[in-house]
Amino acid sequence: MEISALQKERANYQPKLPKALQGAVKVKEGAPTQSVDNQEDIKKLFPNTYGMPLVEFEPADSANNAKMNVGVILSGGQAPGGHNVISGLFDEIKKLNPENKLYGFLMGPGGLVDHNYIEITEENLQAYRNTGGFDMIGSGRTKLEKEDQFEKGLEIIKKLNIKAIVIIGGDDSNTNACILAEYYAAKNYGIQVIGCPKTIDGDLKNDQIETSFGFDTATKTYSELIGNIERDCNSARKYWHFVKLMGRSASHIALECALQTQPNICLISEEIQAKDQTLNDIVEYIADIVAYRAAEGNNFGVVLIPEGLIEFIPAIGRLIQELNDLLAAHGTDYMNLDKDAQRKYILEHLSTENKATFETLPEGVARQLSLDRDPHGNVQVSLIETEKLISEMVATKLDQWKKEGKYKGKFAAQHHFFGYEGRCAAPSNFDADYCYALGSSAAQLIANGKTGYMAIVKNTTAGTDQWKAGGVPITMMMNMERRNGEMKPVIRKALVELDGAPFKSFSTQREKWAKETCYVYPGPIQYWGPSSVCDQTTKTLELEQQK
Ligand code: FBP
Repeated sequence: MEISALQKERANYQPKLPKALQGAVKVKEGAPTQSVDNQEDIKKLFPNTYGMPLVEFEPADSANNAKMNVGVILSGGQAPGGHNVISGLFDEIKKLNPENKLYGFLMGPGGLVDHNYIEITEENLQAYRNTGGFDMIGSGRTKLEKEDQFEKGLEIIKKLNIKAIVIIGGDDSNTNACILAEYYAAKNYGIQVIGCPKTIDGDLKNDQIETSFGFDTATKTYSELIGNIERDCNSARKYWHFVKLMGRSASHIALECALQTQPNICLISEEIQAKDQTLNDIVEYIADIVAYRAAEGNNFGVVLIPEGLIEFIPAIGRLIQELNDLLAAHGTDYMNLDKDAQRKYILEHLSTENKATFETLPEGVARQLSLDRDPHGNVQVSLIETEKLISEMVATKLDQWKKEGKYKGKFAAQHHFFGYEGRCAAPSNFDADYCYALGSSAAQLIANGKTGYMAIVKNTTAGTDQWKAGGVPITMMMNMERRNGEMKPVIRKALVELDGAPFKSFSTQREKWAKETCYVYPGPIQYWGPSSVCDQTTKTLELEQQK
């Protein structure tokens, strides 16, 4: 494999570990835990893995030389640092006992069920240390949820004499990791399951998880690109750029990029939902700013739009809920109908209010909402061109205002979608270290007999040697939510908190950013150089930890 000059140098980077993981490790257990909500329901569903204590690692005098083979799975969307979780896991299990083996299941959870795997060795790992992507073993979105999948997985687990499976994934994948842990514990199979918090979306966080890995690198990559666009925009002064940013549900990515680049407008889905705004309210808000800037002679600007926006507009959110239930109950009735017949079928079955909303949506958007779902039942929002939808509606509104004499100016739009270009970037120093430490923590959780835990690393705004590593019971993060028409135990997704420090910082500055031109150009991620540049955390983490 031919590798770039950066990759060659980066392969020599030795990620830093928290003090507690640098030598022999012992476990300090905290008090028993409870789920964030619906305690009785969750306890009933997870009798063997509910209520376990928080775990923190401490330096020990003598090493635990646990003999254990481990299997690892990358699940869901790519996030920078996944290969470093694998490196940390590999190095730690080899440190515990050089005979320990690590197996990588291929193309996501499906690899476990279908028995597709490789043994990860020092030789094949070397080319992937500190690199982005999940291409070492691939990823997939197969949902691990059925007993026959668990039993199929067990066959290969036994054959390879595997003691534990590590699932590196987002909230849905870790929910399934917990279900698998509970199943193997209930059956007394002696197989442990450990999760790792991954997702660029940044929505797998809570009191225990400070951030999900990949968020740091992805937002720095998008911010570099947005900064470049801002500079182009301020040079040519003739376009409004509408930038849609990935993040299926929460607006953490958009908010972080706004804090880094100070665009003229950034929409935050959670605020739009809280204020019960309509699509028209959003369009008027943007058009007002365009008109204000035009009056100042500034026919240019940058607008950031979170990809999850559409689901948070209350009327559309209600429509999606009803469509989800309709799909769960009658999906097979209309899957084979042609496009027009499907639309007719949906319109006949929706309530009056939702039917009215459905009818107002452009056909392509309506189709995305009513048909395509990923295996976890999520609307595939990254396929909806919200940036075009909104800019077209703004253009129409401005035309109308022009006719009414309320607006004089020129409006020309450019559209961008930043998503996939950030998911596989070479991990920043933060993500490289964080992920390596998560992998080491996962190995220590296994060595210490834990199952149903997620590996965690805290105190991440301090220097790496002061980071605190440990584990959190996955049940502690769960509550009951309606999914595909049924109440299910799931990890609670962290949305942008409107009373949280990152949003407050944004909302106190946005009016100035809208009226003036205050762009900030962060430039590309730096791997070597002054610490003030190379070791910056995200603004989100910095502001949240200042609380
Ligand atoms: P995960 O939650 O699995 O980490 O995926 C995040 C994400 O990148 C979302 O931001 C995006 O909506 C989605 O994946 C896109 O999915 P796909 O890769 O299947 O197109």
